[in-house]
Amino acid sequence: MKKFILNCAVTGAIHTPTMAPYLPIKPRDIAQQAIDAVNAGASTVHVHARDPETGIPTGDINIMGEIVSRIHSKCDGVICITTGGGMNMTVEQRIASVPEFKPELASCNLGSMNFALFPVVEKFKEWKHDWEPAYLEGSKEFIFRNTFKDLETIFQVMKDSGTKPELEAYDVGHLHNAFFCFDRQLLTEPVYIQFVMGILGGIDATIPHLLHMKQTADALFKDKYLFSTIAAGRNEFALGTTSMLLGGGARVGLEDNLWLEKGKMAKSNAELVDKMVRIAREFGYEPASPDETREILNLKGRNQVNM
Ligand code: KMH
Ligand code: ZN
Repeated sequence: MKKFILNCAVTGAIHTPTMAPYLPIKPRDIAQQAIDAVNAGASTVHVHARDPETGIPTGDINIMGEIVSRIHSKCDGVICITTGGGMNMTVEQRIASVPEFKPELASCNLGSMNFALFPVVEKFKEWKHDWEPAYLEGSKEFIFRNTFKDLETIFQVMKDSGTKPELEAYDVGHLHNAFFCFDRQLLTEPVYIQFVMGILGGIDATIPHLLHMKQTADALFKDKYLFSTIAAGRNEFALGTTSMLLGGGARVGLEDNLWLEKGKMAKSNAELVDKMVRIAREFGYEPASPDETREILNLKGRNQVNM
């Protein structure tokens, strides 16, 4: 069996409570879905926090603390804390959890960009919470800020916390940003990159674009990097599988995709993980265990976190 890193992004900050009743909101539910995802085969779990009553994305470290300590106490999955946060947060709020919990992995978004969710608003007539349409509409004017100065700050905070950056590349130019930082010794080997595809503002989720991302990263980083792929929406499984067959990892989860198949919502993150594991096995692949993932990515180990 060949191994691949299977990431599960449990709740995120893109989908809102009206969009799916299965999207976990409360810390206990986010944690439980993450634990179930690891038990279903996820190597890592990528975690955002939400306000338990309204579901609005939050940078509150007490809420994040409850989520990650529950996960950490119940399973050995590698915990990746977001520093992308939500559209309602400053860069400072987005990174606050890293020095606090010193996770093994944390996301780091590689460039400033449009990050547009507003087209989805017209699909819904009624909303569970007033903040939802306002938050989504607001993305029309939103610039997802990740300047080189921000990247420098984030890399330093991560270095001080023993946390490896999981670099999120939303377009080809972001790979060059990452290489610029690598060349200046701000990043260490193996550089770990997620190709994020299908966000309005970034590269579309198609196989030719995925090949171009990989060829560009190969040319820049040679054998000094590892990659995985996120495809937002219905292309999650097709591009996750392509990524795996190209030698990379895959990310599934309700953060990026609410659908198990056309017309059928995923009832949990574990269902999405389970489907990716089934597809992988058909091709002779098996997800890397959390400990195998630690070895592959050269992580510090689960006993070195503060959760
Ligand atoms: N929500 C995804 C498109 C982050 O949390 O840092 C990318 C992401 C970013 O997961
Ligand atoms: Zn995220």
